[in-house]
Amino acid sequence: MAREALVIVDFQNDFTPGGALAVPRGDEIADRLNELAGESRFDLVVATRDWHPSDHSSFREQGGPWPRHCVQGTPGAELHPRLDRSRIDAVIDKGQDPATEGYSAFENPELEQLLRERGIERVTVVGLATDYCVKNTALDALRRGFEVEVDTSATRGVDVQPGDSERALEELRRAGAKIVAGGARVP
Ligand code: VGL
Ligand code: ZN
Repeated sequence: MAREALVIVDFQNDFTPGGALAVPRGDEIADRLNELAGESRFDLVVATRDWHPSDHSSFREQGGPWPRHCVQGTPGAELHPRLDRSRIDAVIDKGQDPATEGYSAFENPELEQLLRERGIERVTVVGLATDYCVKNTALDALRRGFEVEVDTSATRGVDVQPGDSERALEELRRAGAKIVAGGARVP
């Protein structure tokens, strides 16, 4: 059996209702994330955090597309309180580089290092947001040769344009990811 990791992307206060860049119904995935994190098939469970300096280029004040969010060390950047920390083996921060968007968790080389060190061949990517960081993290995992699954029962999207999340999943499918919904394969 291939060694598997669960990568929980950016399940942080700022991306859930009440946060600075709330993903609609983003908090709904909490129970499912905890359930997945407890599955014995995962040899490693990683949580990532969007972790921006206060003058990050993706912020509107800097000419970027987003309101200020996930500023390093602020409550909005903390992992959501409903995420069971006891099931998380490692937390990887990304988005520190002021010049790049930081949508992919692989922008921090520590993620790939950790996966390789643990002999991981397959990753399940879940979390927020489907159409940004989940998408880009999953695409990067494919590019780096991992088998990739995205479980839509544990992802939610921003959908700045209606349909963005659906299009992101379609792009992932074409790139070779397996898209499942709570274990059932999505055709
Ligand atoms: C994200 C927008 C800006 C994400 C991060 O985690 O999907 N989206 N920064
Ligand atoms: Zn961000």
